Amino acid sequence: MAVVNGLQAATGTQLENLINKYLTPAEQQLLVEIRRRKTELLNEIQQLKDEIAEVTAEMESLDNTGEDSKNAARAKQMSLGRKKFNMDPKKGIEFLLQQGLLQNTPQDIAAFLYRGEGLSKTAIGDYLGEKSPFHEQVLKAFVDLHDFTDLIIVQALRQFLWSFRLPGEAQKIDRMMETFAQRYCQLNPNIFSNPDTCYVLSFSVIILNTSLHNPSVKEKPTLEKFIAMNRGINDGKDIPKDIQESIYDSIKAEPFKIPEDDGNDLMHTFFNPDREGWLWKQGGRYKSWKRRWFILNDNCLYYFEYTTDKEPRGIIPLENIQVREVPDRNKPNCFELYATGGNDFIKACKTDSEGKVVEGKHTVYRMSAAEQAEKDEWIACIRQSISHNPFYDMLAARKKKAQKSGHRTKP
Ligand code: 4IP
Repeated sequence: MAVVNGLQAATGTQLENLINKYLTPAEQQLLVEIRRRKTELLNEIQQLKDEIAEVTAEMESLDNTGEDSKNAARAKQMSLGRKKFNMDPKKGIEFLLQQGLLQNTPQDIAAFLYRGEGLSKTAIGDYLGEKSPFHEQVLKAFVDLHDFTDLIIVQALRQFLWSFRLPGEAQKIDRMMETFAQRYCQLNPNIFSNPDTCYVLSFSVIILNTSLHNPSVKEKPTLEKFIAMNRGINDGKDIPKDIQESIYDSIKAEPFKIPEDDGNDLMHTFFNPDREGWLWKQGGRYKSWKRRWFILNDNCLYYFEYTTDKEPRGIIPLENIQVREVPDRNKPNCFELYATGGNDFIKACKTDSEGKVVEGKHTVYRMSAAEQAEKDEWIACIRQSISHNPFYDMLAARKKKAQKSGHRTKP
């Protein structure tokens, strides 16, 4: 016991002396062995510790890589979802819901559309225009994400019409503009008597934009003309002049920016309604070609000898008429108007060589444009003019409602 106590108390050389003094050579050998084994065990422990640290680090890094790769997979699915959405909006949303990347609530879907990252504005417009209670809730939530507080209507429209592309279908435009008008009136309650006024004014702003900025519209409307257009739309009263003036000035100073269109829908008509330009026209009975200045306006095609002429040489009302592209041996970029509904002749009038107004003698009106693009534009504009879009009736009905005093309480 004394030996053990002595060994425990001793250190360094003292310990070695004690060992030599009290332990037999065999015990000393055993002690050496024990010490060696101890060192070995300590080394092994250290090695195990190192290995554990390495594995832990590896596991941690594996965990991180897992998170990263999860994120990468999510981003990939999201981008796939966006692509699907741009091709078929409903399928795209379904896919994103299945992947858990969107929640099935109008708010979450609306926020996704409002962010618009990588989404086609046409596809957003198509989705928002769908007629179903759920889509209408998404539309409302989408419009609610816009803040129109204290904005004049032009600024609000600029913001709204830039966030998606209005589809061409009358019912869809109607629903969307109605939702816009409701939201605008809710945030700015003291400006209009009711949302119909806001709705009707929105379209007269869009039309003003076209008239002021479309180079083919030669006669630019004045502020007075704009005010006259909006007569009585505020529940039988006029919208205050200062508001109309600021609208007019804003549009005059800066045209609307709307997402790219394909030139073949109603919005195109709103933004490019009428057209003017030189075309070659072939005669009716005598097939000579004459260069004439054409104006497309209010569903009629007028032609003049000179741009400055006050009276047209001919007038072609665009009724019972279709337009088509035609090849011609003598002239490039030809198209023609032809009669439909079993008529041989196109109803039209012209001034003859003696200055008398007579009926036209054309079974077709063949025209030639200088450029292919011009020909395409003329065809598109004439087609729009010919086709009667129900939206015009809807707008007219709403205007009537907006002009009728006291039909509705304030929003
Ligand atoms: C005329 O040929 C002109 O082309 C007329 O065009 C055209 O009338 C006549 O058609 C055509 O005969 P000439 O000048 O060689 O006589 P414009 O009136 O623009 O000068 P339209 O009806 O196209 O205006 P017909 O159908 O009247 O023969």
